[in-house]
Amino acid sequence: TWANVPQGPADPILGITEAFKADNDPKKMNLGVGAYRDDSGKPYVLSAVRKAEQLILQDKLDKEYLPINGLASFTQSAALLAYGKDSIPLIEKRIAATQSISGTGALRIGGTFISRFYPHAKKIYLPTPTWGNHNAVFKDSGLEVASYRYFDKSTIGLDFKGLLEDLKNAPKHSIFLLHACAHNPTGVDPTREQWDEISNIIKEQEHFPFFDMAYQGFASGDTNRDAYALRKFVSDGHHIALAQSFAKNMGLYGERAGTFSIITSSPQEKTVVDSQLKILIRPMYSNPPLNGARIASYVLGNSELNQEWLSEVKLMADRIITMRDKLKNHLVNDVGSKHPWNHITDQIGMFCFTGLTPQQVERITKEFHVYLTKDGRISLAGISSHNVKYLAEAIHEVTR
Ligand code: PLP
Ligand code: TYF
Repeated sequence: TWANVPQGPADPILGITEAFKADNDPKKMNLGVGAYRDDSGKPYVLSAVRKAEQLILQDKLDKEYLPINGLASFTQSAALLAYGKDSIPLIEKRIAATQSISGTGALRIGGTFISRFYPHAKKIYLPTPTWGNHNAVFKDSGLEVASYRYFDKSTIGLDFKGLLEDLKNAPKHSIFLLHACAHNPTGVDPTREQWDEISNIIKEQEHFPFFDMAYQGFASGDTNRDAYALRKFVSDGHHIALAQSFAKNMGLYGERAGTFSIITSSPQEKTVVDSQLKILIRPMYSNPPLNGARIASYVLGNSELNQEWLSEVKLMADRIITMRDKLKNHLVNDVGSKHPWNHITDQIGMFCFTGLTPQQVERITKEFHVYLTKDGRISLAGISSHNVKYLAEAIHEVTR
């Protein structure tokens, strides 16, 4: 029956973890997947999360099904975290929202909702490059995928001019996916002034901005600062959509806690949109998983745990920034690389787009057991003070 099913390729990011696991060299480094590690290279469960788990255990809660749109205390706290307490649409109760299977599930719910109901377009514009999964998620949601210019290889920075041109040249009411902060894979974000201009042009063109916020807090260490673009768009009056993930900033990867939300014009319209979100979720998975949402709602809803969590977010972000400094320093001052490595410290968030070519990536993996994606992206969270110098030597060796 299945003889004609073709073998599919491994996922370009998750496939790297598999290759890494099969390598027995003690010096091996996994810089592929974007998952935080502490300075001894171990997965890190946040202390605020551990305490929330204790409280949940003490409270002896039941395990009943959640409603289709999830745990209300979670989606409400999550909206507050993203939009901020002064958000007008939040205060006016016109943000439709649902819990989702982390950020990926949120993108998929959003993609499907747009594909069903957005009256003006069936095409979504993604930045070049973008997170590899965006393409597949939106295609499988029934949307056509197109791209807009974002990264300039020659400056290893933002192609702001190209971006603005593409925004202006797209048909009115086009759908644009924007990374809210800590762009994956480039680590290049627009400045505040650039965001303001992007918002203006999107307004003029009446485009529909869909924010993917997978790293709130990971860029600057401050969740409010990292919400700048999102909140600016909201205060400029855009009716944005938002995919929000707690995988990275709360370390809840496998718990799959996230939300999808969308701003509507009125509480009545919100109710209608909520009803359709439920209708599209019900045949997919009925209702979302309880545990991660419960943990996040305890962390967000308890002021002590919340404070502790925010300081842990800062700690993770700071460790990554320290690794950027050390990596650049070793390259420039110790191993004597003649290339400019400023982009390592200029870039933001979990990743650095090193500029390594696919051939150099192949060599660094084969000869140095350093695993990263073909596009030259490294996850800085996979580096520690013990192996950062080794990495600098390896990079130097393949880029000589
Ligand atoms: N969007 C971007 C840009 C990401 O980098 C990720 C995770 O790496 C996600 C969304 C979604 O991740 P998750 O489904 O684990 O929340
Ligand atoms: O490193 C990245 O960009 C992500 C990580 O279900 C990831 O692809 C891994 C698993 C998953 C979602 C994201």
